Amino acid sequence: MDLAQLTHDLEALAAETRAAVAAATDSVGLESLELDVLGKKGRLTVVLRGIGALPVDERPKVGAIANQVRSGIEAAIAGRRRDLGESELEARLAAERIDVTTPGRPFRRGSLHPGVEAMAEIARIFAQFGFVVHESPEIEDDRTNFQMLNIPPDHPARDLWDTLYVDVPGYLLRTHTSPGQIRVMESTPPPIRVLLPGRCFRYEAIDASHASEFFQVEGLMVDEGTTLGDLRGLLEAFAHGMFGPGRKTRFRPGYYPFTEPSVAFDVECLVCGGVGCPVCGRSGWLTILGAGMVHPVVLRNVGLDPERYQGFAFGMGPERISMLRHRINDLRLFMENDLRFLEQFR
Ligand code: 2NL
Repeated sequence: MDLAQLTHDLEALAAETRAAVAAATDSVGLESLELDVLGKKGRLTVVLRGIGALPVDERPKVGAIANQVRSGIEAAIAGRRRDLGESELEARLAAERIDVTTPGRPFRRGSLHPGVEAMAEIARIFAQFGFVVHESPEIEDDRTNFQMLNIPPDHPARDLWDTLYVDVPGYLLRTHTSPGQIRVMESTPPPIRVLLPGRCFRYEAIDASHASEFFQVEGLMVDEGTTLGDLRGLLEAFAHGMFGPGRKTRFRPGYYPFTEPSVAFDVECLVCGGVGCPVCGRSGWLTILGAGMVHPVVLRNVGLDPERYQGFAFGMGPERISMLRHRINDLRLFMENDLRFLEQFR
């Protein structure tokens, strides 16, 4: 190996590489070309091994040429890499272009069922007075659903609740949420302020105002010195929160076996404002719930001394509340799940 031969080989390699670089069509090909020429075991290295065979004084000359060749190749590769990178990026951008003006696929937004909405609103209002929501079983025993509530097995008041029984003797589908209040009083010492929303069941002939499954929200307060006046004030605040401030309300005498005295709570008709119309049956009043002072027998049943503790309780149907608020005239709409009905309450 002599100087001339080595110089010739270097220049040949430079020319060949330049041509190959210019011909490279993608950056992957360029990468392997770079490795092939400039890599540790690349062709340039192989050529330079020949330097060792040259006389010492000739070596720097070849070294200078070799460096020139190397930097020339490096510059050519870098330039080509930039060009290829640009055109490859452009090709990708064109291929992967997304049309951001394409309309999105619409997704269906749900809404609360009007009965659920009413329950949530009821709970929100009573929460302002310290009532906490409590839930209890839908399958109850006869003792908790009836007997503890002052309704003995053969009492005529049982006729007020057309009961659905399960096939385990002594058990039934709760006819009201009152047994939940019994459970609270049995497990919690006063003061008590609870709200019990839940599904109830009765064997009913179904029509525009009767269903075999419906919801009830009951409230219970037990403390020392609780009065009918406290109940009156609380219910008035509730009526104003639910149906608008300033609306007139009234108590009428009522009857429940588990309260004494018992009352019906009316609000001035929302439709006619008290003048009288078909909605309120010309009376000018709408009954929105039943209530009363917890019967001393019920207090004694759960182990509370009626001389020390008094309480009041109330119960309402959230569907009825919702019907009054939205002027819905048929209770059956609440269980049909017809979207044409439900979608009106977004
Ligand atoms: C109505 C009337 C009412 C009660 C529920 C109750 C519960 C206990 C003791 C005393 Cl543990 N009372 N609940 C009282 C009066 C009325 O509901 O018409 N609901 C739809």
